[in-house]
Amino acid sequence: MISGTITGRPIERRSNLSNAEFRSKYLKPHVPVIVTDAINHWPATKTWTPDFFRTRFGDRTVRVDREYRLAEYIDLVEHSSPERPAPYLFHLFLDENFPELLADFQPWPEYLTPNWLGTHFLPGAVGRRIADHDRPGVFIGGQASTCANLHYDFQYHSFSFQLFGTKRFWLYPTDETASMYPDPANKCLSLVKNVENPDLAKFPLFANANPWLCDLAAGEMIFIPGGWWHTTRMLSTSISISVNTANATNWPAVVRELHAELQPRHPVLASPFAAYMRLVGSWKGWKDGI
Ligand SMILES: O=C(O)CCC(=O)C(=O)O
Repeated sequence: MISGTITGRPIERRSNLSNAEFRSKYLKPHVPVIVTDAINHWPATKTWTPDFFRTRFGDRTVRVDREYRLAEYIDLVEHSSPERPAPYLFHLFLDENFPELLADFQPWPEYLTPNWLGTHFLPGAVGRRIADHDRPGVFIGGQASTCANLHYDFQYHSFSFQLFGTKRFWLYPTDETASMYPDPANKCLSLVKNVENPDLAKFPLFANANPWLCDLAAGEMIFIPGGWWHTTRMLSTSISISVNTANATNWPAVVRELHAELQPRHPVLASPFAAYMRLVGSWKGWKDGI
């Protein structure tokens, strides 16, 4: 395992955290937290190892930077090093690629409910744009692999569950967006490619950024609030899953984000659509009582 200096604000670690306290201290005010005992009941915390994927699914094809047999990719991951980091397998939909594993991470911790993503109250392409985000994805990487892009998840909350190995997270609050240099072609992505060694001549404001940091260990869950920028680097071979949620606590921001995305393409429809979504959100929020 590699470590390296880690500077920034540590993310709080909690155990035995009630859902009521999670909602009031973290979810509603958009504060990140790690919960150390949220998924002790998942079979995946015991069985999902590199060997498990290699022996059970070795012949399956996965697309990373190119197509690999999974056994070949796992070998690459296990030989990953800072000099030759393996490419990162990022959010491969589990329902599509490993449907037989869906039972290995049930039930979800209560912190993820209510989740309005995946509920079918939105028509057409926008409904699908939203629905996909509640589908859990698996992430696999080797020592020094990185999630190359500093990004935020379209204002959705993100819950990431570490099942094997250790991964370092850098999180930046939404109000530091001006220092993140959003890509004009996709404002959820930052132009800053390496947060550990940023090009400050090109991105001088990034010097003002104040990361929140943690090394997420196997068995732990991290909550990344909607709108928070984040990126990762693996400290060892790493297997995790992640899923997005939306509810009354981030819906207004999700609607603003969707409106901004729709406006240039559908200038007439974007505002009525956003009004409809706000209305749905008020009704659902009132029903949920949070
Ligand atoms: O786990 C990672 O490497 C990245 C996770 C992520 O970007 C997310 O959950 O939104």
